[in-house]
Amino acid sequence: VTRRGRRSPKDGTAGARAARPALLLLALATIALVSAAPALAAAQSSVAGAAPAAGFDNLTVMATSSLSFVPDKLTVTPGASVHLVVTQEATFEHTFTLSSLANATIPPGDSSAQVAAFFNAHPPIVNLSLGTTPGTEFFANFTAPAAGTYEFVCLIHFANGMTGDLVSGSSSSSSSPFPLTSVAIAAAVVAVVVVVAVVIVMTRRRKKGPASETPKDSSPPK
Ligand SMILES: [Cu+2]
Repeated sequence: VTRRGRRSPKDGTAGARAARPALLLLALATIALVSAAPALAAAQSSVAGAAPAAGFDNLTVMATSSLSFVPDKLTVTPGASVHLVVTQEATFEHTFTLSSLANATIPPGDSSAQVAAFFNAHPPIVNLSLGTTPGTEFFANFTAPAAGTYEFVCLIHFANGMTGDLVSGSSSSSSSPFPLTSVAIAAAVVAVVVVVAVVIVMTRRRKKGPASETPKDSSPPK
């Protein structure tokens, strides 16, 4: 931005004219950097790319404009490293606030002051403020808590029933689909290789015919 100061109206010389394309490039580069900077800075605070994180249980949830979380049930394996991506879909603020207290549901009639008191007494595992830009993604990495059900809420719309449950426990099949997918792919590859090998062997046998079944002449010892 400060580089624009060099472009004074007095720049009428040939040298200045020659420098203009370079300055233009510099200006464009600066603009590109400046516009990228907020995204970079935000990435460190909580905005994520959509890419799942390797080695993590990847969870995604949306905070909708109809005051709900979709899905409103998340499943993790106790002790697993969890990469949670929360997508803001509304143009007004939501929070994603995950209780650290197992098997405890905040009474639905509680006031926002009571909900705040609850989270003061039991600091949340995750507490994301989702801003007001639809499509923005936020992430939190955390270790899945001990087996149990943990409520997550929007602090702003708790009274509207904007809540959900994170279940830490048994159903491991839904929590980590990636190893299963890898196994399925590996099995398919092995099956294809086996089928191809069988076809090749059978084709060769047919070409050679019955003659190939006669034992080879072994040269007698001299
Ligand atoms: Cu909300």
